[in-house]
Amino acid sequence: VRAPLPGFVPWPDDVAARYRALGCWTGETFGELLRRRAAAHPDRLALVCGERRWRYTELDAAADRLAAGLHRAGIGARDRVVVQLPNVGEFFVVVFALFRLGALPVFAQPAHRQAEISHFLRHAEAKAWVIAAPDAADPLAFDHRALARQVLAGLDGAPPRVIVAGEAQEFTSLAALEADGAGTAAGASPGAARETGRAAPALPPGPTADEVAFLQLSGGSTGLPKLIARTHDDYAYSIRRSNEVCGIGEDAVYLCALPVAHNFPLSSPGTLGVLMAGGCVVLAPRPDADTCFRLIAAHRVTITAVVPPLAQAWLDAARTRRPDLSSLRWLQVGGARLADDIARRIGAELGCPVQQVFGMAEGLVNYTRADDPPELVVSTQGRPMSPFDEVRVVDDDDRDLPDGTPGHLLARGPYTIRGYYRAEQHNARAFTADGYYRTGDIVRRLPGGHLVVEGRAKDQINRGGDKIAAEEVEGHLLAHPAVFDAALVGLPDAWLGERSCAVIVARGPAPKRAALVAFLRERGLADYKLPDRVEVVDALPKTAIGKVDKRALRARFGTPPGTPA
Ligand code: J2J
Repeated sequence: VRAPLPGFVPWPDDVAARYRALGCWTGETFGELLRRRAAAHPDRLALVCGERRWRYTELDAAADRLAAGLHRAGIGARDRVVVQLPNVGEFFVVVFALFRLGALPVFAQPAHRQAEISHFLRHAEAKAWVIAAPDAADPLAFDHRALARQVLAGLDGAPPRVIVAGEAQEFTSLAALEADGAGTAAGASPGAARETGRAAPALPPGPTADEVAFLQLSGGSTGLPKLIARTHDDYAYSIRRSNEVCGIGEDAVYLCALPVAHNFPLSSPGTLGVLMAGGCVVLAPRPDADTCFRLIAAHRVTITAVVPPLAQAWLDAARTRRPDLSSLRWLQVGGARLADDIARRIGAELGCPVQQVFGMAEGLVNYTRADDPPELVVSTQGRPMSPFDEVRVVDDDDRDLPDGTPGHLLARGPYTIRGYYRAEQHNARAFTADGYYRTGDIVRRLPGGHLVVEGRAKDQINRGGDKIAAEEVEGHLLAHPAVFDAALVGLPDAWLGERSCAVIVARGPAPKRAALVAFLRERGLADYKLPDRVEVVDALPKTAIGKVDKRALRARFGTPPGTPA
């Protein structure tokens, strides 16, 4: 048995043994899972991406070829690889290839820019970074190869290898790596050949299921975004259990409308759940109603997931478009609080059941259930999916509160992490001594176990599902020569739920919003983190203990939801 990955916080041995004994952790890795699926029904369709298709055997074989190619290029077990891909089939080829090698994808978003990517590359000490060339049909598309040049120029030490899906220019071509791997069939991995009847490329032995499978991003609240290490065992359990709760089987067709690497569309039950069940994943290049309605009708999609602003946009579009959504068995909504009245409208106007999903990349996922009373489905964010999830609702001193009283949500269980990757100091605050994760969410628990999200204690803004760590943006604002002090707060917004407002104290003449936004962009911050509004004050209000009083700022600048700003 190998020592755990340095920086990973494992479950205590006795707890891990219990999760194994309970059958939560089965010992199967994601690489093996795909192998088993491909053997069970080689010809079933796994992925649809525009005009391109991957059957299960094709995905399995492509992952093997790429794994061999990556291996020849020097990527091996435990190496970190930042994966920053849009919703394209290659995402799954790359991720399963890395899983097979025991190399760890670090899931970045296409929206991330120099500040975020440089941080991930450094913090994870990544050996490679996978991006996609812009779609030739879209002249306005952002070019991640230009970003790569910029990022590489700003890094010291050995630069990561940049791998490009599509036209690679001076970088390494993903297709060339895969072709290179195809040439290494000599000592074919015997398991693969036996199960699928073909010669697979030579691969080193894969990881064991108790090892870290990948690093996911946290929404963050303090400083730079934290990385979340999830194991094959714990993540596979969360997906298997999600499939049970959501009734996902071979006949499931999942439309991936949200960014593919986000934890919600990846695992709740998401693309990996549907692949685990032998169903079909359809990738939407964009999440807009027209694109998605067309794909839902064309592929008889049975389940898809959106964030609340998208749910609203789809509802509005459905009024005039009259889409054929008759195949949909679930419209999942999560990532941010869904207003009760929007939840009600979904069933009535789209004609399909809504499922609320309250989850987090750190673990705990709550679902409303098919047999829940309708009132609970529209007014709660569901209940924990596993009988082995332990949740507590506590006051500021960690004392348990009675049902019905809002408090801090703490979570522990077979798929909730025990610590962030390489973040010892932060972990001491973000977890209790007995291993509960402090979610930072304020919830109320109903007697039946359903949770209602009432607010947030963490210093984070949830902009329609996109999480913004206030401190991160404040740090960048403070670097501006005309900014003396700065606080970022979330203000209510009818569309996004919240939007961001930077409250600044100026040094000399106050900078305009446009100048600040340009400055933050120049510093390489992703667009969704740019303040929607800027307010200038003489001094930031402080609480009794001298912290910035964000509640006072929200009260001062927030307009009630629904009022045009
Ligand atoms: C209110 N707040 C919510 C909801 C998440 C499934 C679904 C979502 C995520 C996700 C995920 C919410 N109502 N329905 O990983 O597997 C806020 C909470 C939570 C934070 C986690 C999944 N659903 N939230 O959104 O890691 O504040 O995961 O702690 O991005 O989003 O954000 P994230």
